[in-house]
Order: sequence, then structure tokens, then C-alpha cells
Amino acid sequence: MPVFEPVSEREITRAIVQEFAKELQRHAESDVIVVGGGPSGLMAARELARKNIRVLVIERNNYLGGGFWIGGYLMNKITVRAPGQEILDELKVPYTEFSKGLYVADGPHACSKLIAAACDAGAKILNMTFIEDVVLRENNRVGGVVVNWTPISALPREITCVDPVGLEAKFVVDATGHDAAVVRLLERRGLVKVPGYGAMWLERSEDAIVEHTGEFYPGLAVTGMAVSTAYGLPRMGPTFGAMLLSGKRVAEVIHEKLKGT
Ligand code: 48H
Repeated sequence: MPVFEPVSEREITRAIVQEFAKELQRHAESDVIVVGGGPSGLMAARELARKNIRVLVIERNNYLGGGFWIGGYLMNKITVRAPGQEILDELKVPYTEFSKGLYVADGPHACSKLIAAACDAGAKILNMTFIEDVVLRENNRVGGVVVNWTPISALPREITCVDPVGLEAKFVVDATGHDAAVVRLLERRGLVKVPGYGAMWLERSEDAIVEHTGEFYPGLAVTGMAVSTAYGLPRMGPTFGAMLLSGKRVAEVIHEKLKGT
């Protein structure tokens, strides 16, 4: 039988507070803040962290992974079209070829591998946290995000007069999926016009998403389904190759831009 160290309750509390505070202090200023911990955001965070870029993922849910746990219609098989399987190879996710150029993997396995890959690479995660506004600098360039605890947004305003806090970054990535929540905040301030994502057309969608991935507005890049919403591109339905490749691409674009700063 194992014999546990005699550690007290107060020591556990101190460990949590101290380590959380240390991480938040460090990430009050990040190189890149990725908003949304779905497949595109996690992939972007992993690639950025692998390039030694200080990256923080902000996720409104307790859990990470977004829509990547389930393929479609509550069935937990993930599909990717070639060349998306190259990323599955990289993450060591097992898969089978269903038909020419179409690959299938287990959602929970693929999703947990991707989460682990982002964390292993050094990305830090602020979960149960939602974006409520952006920080704007000279010429309205995005310079960070304004966040609050998710439970605050779920309570009536009369009992939750809790101000948010600001987190600064050289770049913010909108990886919030269909909502394009950060892009929508800019729209609310009259800075951009957002068409919203188009109807489903798989063969037109995935290439276009990867192609349009990148800086959408000064200081703000888009990846994943947020690209469709921001540019009015067709949706692709339950297949994830473009999400993974778009995450990889946004990291490359930002890496290049950071070199010039
Ligand atoms: C903090 C937020 C906020 C906020 C949202 O939906 P996701 O999985 O997004 P992608 O783009 O990485 O992947 C899309 C894919 O899952 C999908 O839905 C596809 C391929 N659909 C095709 C189709 O035709 O419909 O993840 C987004 C994440 C989630 O974890 C949200 O909880 C989180 O962002 N999020 N986090 N603050 N305001 N809004």
C-alpha cells in the first residue's frame, strides 16, 4: 500500500494560489493570445509554442477541444481529407483510410492527443474564461483582450458587478469557431463588417479557409471556422483537415510577423 506524504490542506491551497498567480503574472503579457481551444486554436498554440513563442489559450469552457471530440451528429469519429492525415501522423493519432484520401480516427483519442501536444509544447491554458472585449491601441490596432470568469457571465448582472481584467499580447488569434467572437467584438465597435459563414460546400470550403487564414485586422488573426465567418466562406461540415492546417498556417504567419517586431 502507498504511504502519502503528510501534506496539510493549507499547503495544497498555497500551492494552487501561488502557481496560478505566477502563471497569470507571466501571461498578463503574452506574445500571442489564442482565443478558443478547439482544433484550430490548439494546433495554432502548439505550433507557436514549439517556436518558443509565449502563447496563452483562453477557453470559456472547463474542457478544451471544442468540436473535435465528436465528428458530427453525436458520433465520435473524426474525419480528415488528405493532406490532413499528415497532422494526425505528426500527433501520433491512429487512423484508417476509409476511401481514397479520406481518413477516420477516434474523436476522443485525436482530441486528447492534440490537447497534450499543445501543453507539451509549452502553451498555457486559461480555461473557464471568456472574452468580453478587446484592448485597442494606436490606430485601433488590437493589443490584447479583456476577460472575465465564465461563471460571471452566467449570473444576473445585479449580483455580479465584477470588472474584467485586461491581458496584453502582440497578436490575438480568433479561434472561437462559428462565433468568431473576437471578430464580432470589432464589428460591434464598427471597425469591421462580418458576412458570417456560408452554406455547406465541402469542396469549396477547406482550401479557401486555409488560404484566407492569417491577419484579418491589425493585431488580430483568424483561424478555423472563424475564417469562414469573417470572410463569408462556405462551411465544410464534420471534417477537420482544414481546422488543423489552418491552425498550423496561422502560427507560421504570426511567426513571420513577430520576426519583424
Ligand atoms: C473563450 C470561446 C469563446 C469566447 C467560443 O468550435 P471549435 O471547435 O472551433 P474550430 O474553428 O477550431 O473548429 C471548428 C470545428 O469544431 C467545427 O465546428 C467544424 C469543422 N464545423 C464545420 C461546420 O460546417 O459546421 O472551438 C472553438 C472554441 C470552443 O472550445 C469554444 O468554447 C471556444 O472556442 N470559445 N472561448 N471566449 N468568447 N467563444
